[in-house]
Amino acid sequence: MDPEPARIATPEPPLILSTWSFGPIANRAALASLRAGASPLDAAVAGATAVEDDPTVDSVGVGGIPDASGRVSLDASVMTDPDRCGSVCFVRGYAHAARMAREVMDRTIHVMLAGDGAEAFAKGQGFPRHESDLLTPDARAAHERWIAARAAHVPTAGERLGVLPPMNVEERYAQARGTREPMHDTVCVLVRHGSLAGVCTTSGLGHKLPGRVGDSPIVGHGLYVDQQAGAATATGNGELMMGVCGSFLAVELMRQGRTPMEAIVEVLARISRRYTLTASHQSAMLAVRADGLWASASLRPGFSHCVTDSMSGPERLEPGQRVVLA
Ligand code: SD4
Repeated sequence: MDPEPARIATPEPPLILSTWSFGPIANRAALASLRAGASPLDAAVAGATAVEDDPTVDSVGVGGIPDASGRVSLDASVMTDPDRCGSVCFVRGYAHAARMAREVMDRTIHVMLAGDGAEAFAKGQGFPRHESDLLTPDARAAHERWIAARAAHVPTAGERLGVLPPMNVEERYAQARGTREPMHDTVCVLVRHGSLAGVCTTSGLGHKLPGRVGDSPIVGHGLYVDQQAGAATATGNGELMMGVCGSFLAVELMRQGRTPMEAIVEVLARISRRYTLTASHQSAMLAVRADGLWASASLRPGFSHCVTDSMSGPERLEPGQRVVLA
């Protein structure tokens, strides 16, 4: 592997942060990796990969909710510095999008590969292709229910292309499985241990229009890391985050002296000022300053993060702070 960025401090307690209720899967794998001597980036990728491999997580990797055509497509990015980033988007048939993004960063002169090209690259790098196209029986059943609901939907005047059910159903679905349909989630992992690294991987918005790519694989939108300033990552409705370059903005605000919480609040305030939001639109972020101060917050209730801050663990799953905007 290429060398990691110069360490910004001597060994210190690690910090591993991840998103949503499946965060513990990521944190445990990332911590095991750090204990084995891995770099922050290797640890973050190991955490993300563990979630991608879990078929019960319906929004990342294997088991992700498909697009409107019934096919699962994945987006992911990795980053440690402005000149150390990689991503893949609209990848089908390969589960390990985070590792693929890492390979794009390490083995090509490019930052981002999409669709067929990303899949050909994955094949060339020896990534295994999934026979099932990543679609699990549960995800297929959710898609069939969505098709039935869509058939009954009468479009309102002016409704945009695509019939998108309520958005903020991530953890509400997990908390009341069976009463809500799965829609979308993303695992974002930030690791600080001597240096900073970040990963963001997702199957994106459930039942999205085929070809739709969200914020997660786009540097500065779903993820941004600069060793000099900090790291930030986003989950929720990608379309909202993409309008304000949310992760880049949060890191820039920290560079200018804002705390991680102040930076997140400003990003969420810009989103709520510029968009006509419904109660079901969710945006959430994690941010870590270069010195390790961190924050987690969201626009709507229901967001949780997982934190590990010692080599002996254990991780803690906690609610993110709910931002109340004036
Ligand atoms: C996307 N931001 O594709 C992702 C989805 C997500 O919680 O994070 N959902 O828009």
